[in-house]
Amino acid sequence: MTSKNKPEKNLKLFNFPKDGKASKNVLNKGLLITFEGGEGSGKSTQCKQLVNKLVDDGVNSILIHEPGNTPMGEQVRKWIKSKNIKNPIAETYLFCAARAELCKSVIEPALDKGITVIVDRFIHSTIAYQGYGKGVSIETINNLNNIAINGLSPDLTILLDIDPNLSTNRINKNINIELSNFSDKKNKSKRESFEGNKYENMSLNFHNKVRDGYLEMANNDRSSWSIVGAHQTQSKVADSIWKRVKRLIESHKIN
Ligand code: ATM
Repeated sequence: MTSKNKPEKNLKLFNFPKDGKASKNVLNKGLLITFEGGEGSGKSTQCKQLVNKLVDDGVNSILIHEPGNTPMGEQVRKWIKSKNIKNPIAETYLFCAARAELCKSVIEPALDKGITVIVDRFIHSTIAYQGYGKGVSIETINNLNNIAINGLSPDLTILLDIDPNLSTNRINKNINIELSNFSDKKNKSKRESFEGNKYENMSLNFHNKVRDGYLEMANNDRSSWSIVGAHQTQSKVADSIWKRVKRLIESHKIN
């Protein structure tokens, strides 16, 4: 595999990308692999590594994140990150609306074309954050999720599990680096929006509830979930993910 076949670094997926194209696709049906976990669990890094490995292994793949990757999804991301939404139900609707758009315009068509889709956060984020974290009824979320995904369901969900005490340290380190980049006047608004990121500023208690929610969902459905300890080194985490994904790929390969 040459580097030309590797996904481009800056993935912008408002329509079908040329990134993620393997020389020969070994699957005739795309798989949906979702990543879940708290902030600071290293999800984004692991998602990028996985998509590279998949392409090297002959699996056409794209990487997307929620909310995002549609014009509407990007607006929802901006809104969620910077505005203080008072009602968790309103927040739930926003995430599910962005998800509905993403499923219809990116995920479904990609899977139909035999492209494997890696998603950084999906349905279980809403259950963990708005449900377990903020008390929205799980039944309501399941209903909205089902409307949004319209029959799609992940072939595998990888939970990067980390103690929020540990991830908070990681996040604070990153925040300090980011803030030092926004120290001049020109970047005042960026700095303010970063400092005001309400999710990262939520209490440890909230992040513990989110983690417990994730673990409960994963432990109740071990065949669809893989729990990986995100306190380990990046390469150990990547190895565990790859072993699990490889098994999934092998069971779907064209003979
Ligand atoms: P990322 O920064 O991890 O991409 O996610 C944005 C935030 O949106 C994330 N924050 N934290 N901590 C989790 C949150 N989120 C929800 O609360 N519900 C959802 O359904 C999704 C997709 C994300």
